[in-house]
Amino acid sequence: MSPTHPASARAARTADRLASPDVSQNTASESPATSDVHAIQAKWQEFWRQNETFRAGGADDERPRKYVLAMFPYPSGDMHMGHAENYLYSDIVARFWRHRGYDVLHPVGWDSFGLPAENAAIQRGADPREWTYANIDQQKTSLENYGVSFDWSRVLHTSDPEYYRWNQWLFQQLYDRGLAYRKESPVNWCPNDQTVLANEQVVDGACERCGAEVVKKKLTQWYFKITDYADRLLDDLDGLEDTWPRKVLQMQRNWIGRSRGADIDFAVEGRETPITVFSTRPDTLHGATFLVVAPDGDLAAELVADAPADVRMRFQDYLVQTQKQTEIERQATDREKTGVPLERFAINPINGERLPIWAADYVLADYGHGAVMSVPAHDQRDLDFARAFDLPVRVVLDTTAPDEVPDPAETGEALAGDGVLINSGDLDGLTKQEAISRVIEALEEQGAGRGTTQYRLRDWLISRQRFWGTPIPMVHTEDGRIEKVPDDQLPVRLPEAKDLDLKPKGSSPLGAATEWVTTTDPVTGGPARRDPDTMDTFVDSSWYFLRFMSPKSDSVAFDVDEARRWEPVDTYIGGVEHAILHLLYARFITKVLNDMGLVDFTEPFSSLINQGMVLLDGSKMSKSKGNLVQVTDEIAAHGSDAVRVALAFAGPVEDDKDWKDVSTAGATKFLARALRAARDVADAQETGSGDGDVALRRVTHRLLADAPALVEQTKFNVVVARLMELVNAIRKTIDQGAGAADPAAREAVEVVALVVDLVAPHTAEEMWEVLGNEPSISSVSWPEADPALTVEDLVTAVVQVNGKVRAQLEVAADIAPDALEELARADERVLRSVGDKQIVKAIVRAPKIVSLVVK
Ligand code: ANZ
Repeated sequence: MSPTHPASARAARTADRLASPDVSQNTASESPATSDVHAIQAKWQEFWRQNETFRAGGADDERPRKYVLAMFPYPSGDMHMGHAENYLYSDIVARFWRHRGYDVLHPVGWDSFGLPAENAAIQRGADPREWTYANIDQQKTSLENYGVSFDWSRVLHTSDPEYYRWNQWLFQQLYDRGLAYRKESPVNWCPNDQTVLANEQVVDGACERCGAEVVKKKLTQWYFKITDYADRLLDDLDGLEDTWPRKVLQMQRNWIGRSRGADIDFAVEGRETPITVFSTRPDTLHGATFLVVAPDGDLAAELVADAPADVRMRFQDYLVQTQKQTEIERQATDREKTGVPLERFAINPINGERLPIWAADYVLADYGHGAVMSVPAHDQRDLDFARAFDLPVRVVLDTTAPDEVPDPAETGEALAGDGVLINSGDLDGLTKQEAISRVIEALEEQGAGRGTTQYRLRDWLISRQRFWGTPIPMVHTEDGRIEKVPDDQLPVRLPEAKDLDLKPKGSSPLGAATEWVTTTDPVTGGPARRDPDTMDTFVDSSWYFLRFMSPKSDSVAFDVDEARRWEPVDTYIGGVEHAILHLLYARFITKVLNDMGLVDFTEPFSSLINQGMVLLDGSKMSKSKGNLVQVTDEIAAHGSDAVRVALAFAGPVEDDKDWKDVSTAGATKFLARALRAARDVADAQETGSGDGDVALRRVTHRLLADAPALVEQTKFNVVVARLMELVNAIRKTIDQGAGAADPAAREAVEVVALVVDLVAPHTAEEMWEVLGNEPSISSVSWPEADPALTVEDLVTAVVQVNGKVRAQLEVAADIAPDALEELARADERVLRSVGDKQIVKAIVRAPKIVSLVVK
């Protein structure tokens, strides 16, 4: 082995252009000094920067295109390992598609408005702007050091006026379409942050950000009419069935919560208008034995207004008790039912029966009509309530025929499921579905009801009483009109923070910025006031992926042709914490833009990957717990490639990973071995003749053949495992086989460099150059695997039960131990010999032996 490096003539030529760090003393070692790792890292980062290696192609680029996007970060501190994971995955996917011949858009930006920055700024007495941009700089440096293949020419920050100007444009577009409106209603109010929260930002009754208990407050706020899109938001999820995680689809469906059913009117004695209830089960109308209204709705208050004093008092007490409960508590099925009778009566429209009306907290004021018809025999909460207050229970659906129907009043279990109607007059004998249609028809004829659909989704409350956000581009005139700020006056820029008191005090700090808030009425020229609120930052992130198409444009939010060219995001990567809010809003805005004819697609993210969390000692990393592992520190200690390989190898993408269990040492060793193999091959000067070691070629070509599917299925850890296997095989050929001059060794090392580039790009570039090739490896296309070399070898595996051979299995030579064990356990002959004994131990030596111990 040559002590001076590089040895090959081709590599020497390349090295003339790039100062190559002196790594010679490490060629024989498995763990190079980190200084060398850092030198390699710095060298290639500089190369990428100078050559703009990862810049996406322009309009004349004919390659097929892929848009790969990781959810953009909040600049609330430096990058931690959670970020590292996120951007590693998007980088693997982006690099992969480049090798597959695609023009790849892989941009990055900052979601730089929002409460964390503002609160931190208040705490430190700093300007949120300075604080934010300092953090962005720090994060940018970390991401560059991490070697992510971003197109750095497209960076955006949502807190730049050049960006938020287009938030304001978007707001006005929605306003023009009747999709942005103001209304007074009870809103979620965080007494700590002193601002309203969207329903989505209230978790178990507490503020998602600070954990304070959220209260209700009546305020006039701006809303986006997302409910107009409820059906499309729901129905279009079907098209994402194979490309989005199941769990996320389910969460979106639940959040939108569509229920088909009927509105049924119950006349009320002594009241002119009937009470309308929403029911998904009009078929059970004959089984309704009482009505329940929400204690905190207007209806209950009105129904008791003229009641005797004792009824009113009892109701008042109950109301106070109800207001202390969260929505979740109120709806829980397993809690003791409480309520009060209102001494009022309603008439069942189908049979004229007189039903008592109660108020109970399990009925919510803002769902349906805030009132239900209670069918205790078929609804568990109604049954629990009926049993608590001794109200009648009538079975109207035989769900157990031909067995006798049990009495829910005795068993305590409501009868769910399908069946045939009984005790229901002329509906008897119909199936549930038939009865639902028949009852709706009858009610419609009678004018006492109609078929309808309810949604859980509420309109999106977007105004916030905070400083660090996009000013709402509207003015309030003296005579009470609301007008848009004219387009030529956009953006409405935020004033300087230094002159303002940012401390939360219940109204927007912008309202106190007298000079800023004072403006002119765009219609009359008279005096007017700016809207003092700012937008929820989820508005900013609802369309940022489009801004990346033309981030510098000052004439449009995004270039329509560019949006057409890149289409929607092909792969979107981020945490499951955004499974509802962000994704729903981005989907909504995409549909609005589609309706406006500005984008061709109706869904923004064709496929979605949710990564697991990176934990430390079993708990989530967080600044407050002081257990943040910073990317910068890890890169300083191990080099970026080792951090990346270790993370990629730590487990399946969607699993949580504990940083304590992640081995950077193993990764470092692997990378050093790969680089050393490249040097050995390069140093061998002349390459031998022929194809070389067939066994090695098989491993090489099987990796070439399998890796694409593995990457597309996001099995990045398996890709790393297969790379490790190949590097071991190369070492064997070099040390024990034909040596480094074997052509199979060179072929294998080049493939290693190619595949390593997905995960450890600095090492890959270095290997590629050492081998005498022109940089950058990032644009090298993926060679076809030779099919003759990828046919699987089969071997015979023996299964023993308590030492006796019970079965022989034909399995792939490279079968994984888990898979082999599973096959063995499932084998007929093995099952027979195990009988009803327990397998207490399984010893697996893949691919040859599985030995089961049974007792
Ligand atoms: C009678 C009935 C009989 C019902 C039966 C269910 C089963 P989803 O599917 O979630 O939309 N409901 C209606 N408004 C309510 C409110 N404001 N608070 C609490 N519960 C309310 O649920 C619809 C069902 O929830 C409705 O159908 C109603 O009870 C109840 F065997 O009506 B049902």
